Amino acid sequence: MSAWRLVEDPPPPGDGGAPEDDRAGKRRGPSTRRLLVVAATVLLTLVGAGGLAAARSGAFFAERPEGCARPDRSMQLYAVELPKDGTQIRLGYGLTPQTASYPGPTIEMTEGECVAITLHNLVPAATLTQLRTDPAHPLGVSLHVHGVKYTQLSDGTVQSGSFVPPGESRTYTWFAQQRNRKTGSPGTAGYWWYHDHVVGGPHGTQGLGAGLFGGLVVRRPGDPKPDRTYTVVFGDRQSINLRRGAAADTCDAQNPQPGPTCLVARKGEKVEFIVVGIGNDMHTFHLHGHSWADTRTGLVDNGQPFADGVPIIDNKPLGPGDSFGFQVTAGDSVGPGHWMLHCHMQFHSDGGMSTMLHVLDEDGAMPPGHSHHSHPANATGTTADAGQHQHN
Ligand SMILES: [Cu+2]
Repeated sequence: MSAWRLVEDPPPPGDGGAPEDDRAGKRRGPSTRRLLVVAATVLLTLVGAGGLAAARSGAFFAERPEGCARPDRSMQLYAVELPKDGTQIRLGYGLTPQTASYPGPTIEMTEGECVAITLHNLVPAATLTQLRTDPAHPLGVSLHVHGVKYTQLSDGTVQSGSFVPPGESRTYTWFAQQRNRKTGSPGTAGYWWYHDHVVGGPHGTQGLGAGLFGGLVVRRPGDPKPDRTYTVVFGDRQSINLRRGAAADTCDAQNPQPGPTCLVARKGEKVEFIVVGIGNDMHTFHLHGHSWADTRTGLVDNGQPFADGVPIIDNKPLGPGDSFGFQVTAGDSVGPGHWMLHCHMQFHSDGGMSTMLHVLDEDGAMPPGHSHHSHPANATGTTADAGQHQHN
């Protein structure tokens, strides 16, 4: 293990200025340097004697971000193995082991809030071994988050030691830092996501590909709350939430129940979307019949002098790792119906990258005459085998 420290660049040799010792003396006296060497030696000795374990236990890195004296609340999150999709291994996060899904549960925070999330790894070691790309890579799952504040101990990576071996648990601390004009902090309100960063390799590519991801929304105190929130993850092989074509929409036509992959609302309800890109492809997210403000909260205060400066859009580019979100009023002015939601890269939508926002009337019924058979017939519904010629 190396002893990292930030030092100033040494002065360039022989540039015709003052003698080297003199300039170095101005920057940092020889005795200070000797002290640094001693300190580094002590540190190296400590690190040599189980430093990694010490780092894991928080001896060197802060447990919580500045501003989070102690967590305001705690949550339990479970990583479990789910039934295979074809031959594809599927994993999911859940608030209980029984309710794990992909995407995982949407996590909501308010600026200023600090949350402690304990992740329990229930994924069998044998499954993680199958997903491993290198036999030297450790087995485990993790929780890595975008947008909010966390320390090294909650980074969710192998290099920081912040992952969870099979059968074990670990608590991650997230801080939704608030806006602060004095320090210049822009705050953390907005639409983000969380995911594994460990399964298979150092970037969690196999964990992401198996389903370990979910949406995060950070609200400002007083922000309007939606009636429903859906997370929509665009990925490789023309997938939405790792599903394609008819399989992307799991709503029961007779009795649609809102769920991670059944997007349904009554007319007039505020529906919130968290949109995330994973994998290797670029996408464009398009929702029929609804448009939104292209701001960090997906909202705009009508009547404000700046309101006209905010673009109103119904289509937005999305690259891997990107996330955005917005709120719409379901069926506003356009009424109930099966409103398509799809990637607007045509070969993606043609390949099955399409699902529906089902908007029912105020009584919770779909008016007669709204048939629902617009999923492409050529889409198999599983992403396990098709499309491999393109992206494998
Ligand atoms: Cu696409």
